[in-house]
Amino acid sequence: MRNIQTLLLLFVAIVLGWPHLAAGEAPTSTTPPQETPADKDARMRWWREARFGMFIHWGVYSVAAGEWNGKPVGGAGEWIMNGADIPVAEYEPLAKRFNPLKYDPAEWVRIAKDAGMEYVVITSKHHDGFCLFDTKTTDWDVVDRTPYGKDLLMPLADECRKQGLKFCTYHSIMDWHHPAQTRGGKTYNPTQIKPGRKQEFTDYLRAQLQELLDSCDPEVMWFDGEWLDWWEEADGREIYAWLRERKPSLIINNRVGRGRDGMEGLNKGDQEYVGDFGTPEQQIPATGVPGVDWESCMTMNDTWGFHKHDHNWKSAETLVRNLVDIASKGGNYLLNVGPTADGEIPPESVERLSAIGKWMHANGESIHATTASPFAALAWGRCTARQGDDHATLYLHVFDWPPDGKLRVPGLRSKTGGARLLATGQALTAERDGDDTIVSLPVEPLDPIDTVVVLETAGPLDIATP
Ligand code: JFZ
Repeated sequence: MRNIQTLLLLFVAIVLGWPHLAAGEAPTSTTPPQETPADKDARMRWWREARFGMFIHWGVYSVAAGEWNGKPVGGAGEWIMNGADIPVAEYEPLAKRFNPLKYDPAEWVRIAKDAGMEYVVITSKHHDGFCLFDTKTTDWDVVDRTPYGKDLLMPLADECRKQGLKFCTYHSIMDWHHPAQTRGGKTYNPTQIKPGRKQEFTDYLRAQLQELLDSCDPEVMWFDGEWLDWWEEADGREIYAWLRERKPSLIINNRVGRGRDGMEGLNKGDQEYVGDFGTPEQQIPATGVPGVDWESCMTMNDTWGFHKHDHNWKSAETLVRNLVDIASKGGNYLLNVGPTADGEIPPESVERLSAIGKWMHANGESIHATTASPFAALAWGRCTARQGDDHATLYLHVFDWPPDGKLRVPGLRSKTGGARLLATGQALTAERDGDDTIVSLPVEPLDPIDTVVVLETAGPLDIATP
């Protein structure tokens, strides 16, 4: 059937004299829509202000949960097809056991929102090629192959809109299930494209992206699996331009093309690369880079997809401080959960998110819509800021409470317009000491994870060595 369609299309193409189509080339431009810096700022605005989002890795690998033939498989749960070297025919039956009857998208979004997150990025398709949405491009999807039988993304997208969060999707370019690709051995890199079949795959990819735009309509397309040697920057540019033509407000990560410099995630410096933001993975850059948007994606334990043997959970303290560290450098934090095949976010994750939420309820003002720290380094913690022309609000995040109760802000020469604890509003005194400003703190920290002190300047920000 597909072959007849293809033949017909080719025939029509040749008759109508579309040489580029007949040669198997897609009829799109590679130039993204023209955009002024102000337009770009407007497009990126919600994303820059959000600072904190939820990553969701979910699929039929969640059924395996990190075990194959009764044995634990090392590595991340969503990589099990590769890690245990499972042929497609043996992997596919997992779908028959994917029946997430406890899936409650309203609850998932509530959990994210309560943690102070402002967007959600969920795997529409991971490396195993399994689609969590109703696609016509393949029957390797939740509707056709699982007892659950319903699109999983639409209800989540609806809930996000209802509760005021942005809905976004992750879509893998590497595809171990697609007939045009061959998964290699157990290592990361060798997934190949079969000779002459790249166009078939990119057509498939585009058809899926169109379906996503037409159904759940994500605000970010978060690509991945781009590191294969057959995926080129030009391919990324085409997809990028094609998507932005269809949805001008769309935000697209740098893994659509070949700019990413390893796990550090920002772009290589040798040329311009396509994509709106850098994607450090499991790490936080040492400093921010002015004018560069980036988002650190990180796990709470050591896996993205659910893995029942992974109990290496980070503490709530680490997670809150990661968020603050990232915000102080001008980045976003995309924190992962790996729901079970039943449809539940693991309790260990829910607990941690609610601890973060507790901190965010009192201190969220110091994160959302703030900008990076104007200081080079602060021995006791971090700083986030809100700056106007003749006034600045500094949020001093105290990780290490000074034993003498004197918080020294090095090089801050601006006149102070008052200081207070963010969570309680309790007023504090701030005075100049040479080039520094010293805030007098209560004896005990309000919150041992991070007590936030608000310092208002009277007049413009003046820092000796910013
Ligand atoms: C990628 C995915 O492989 C992973 O499953 C998860 O989705 C994460 C957010 O993104 O992570 C990678 C990508 C590349 C390498 C390692 C992890 N690599 O090349 O070593």
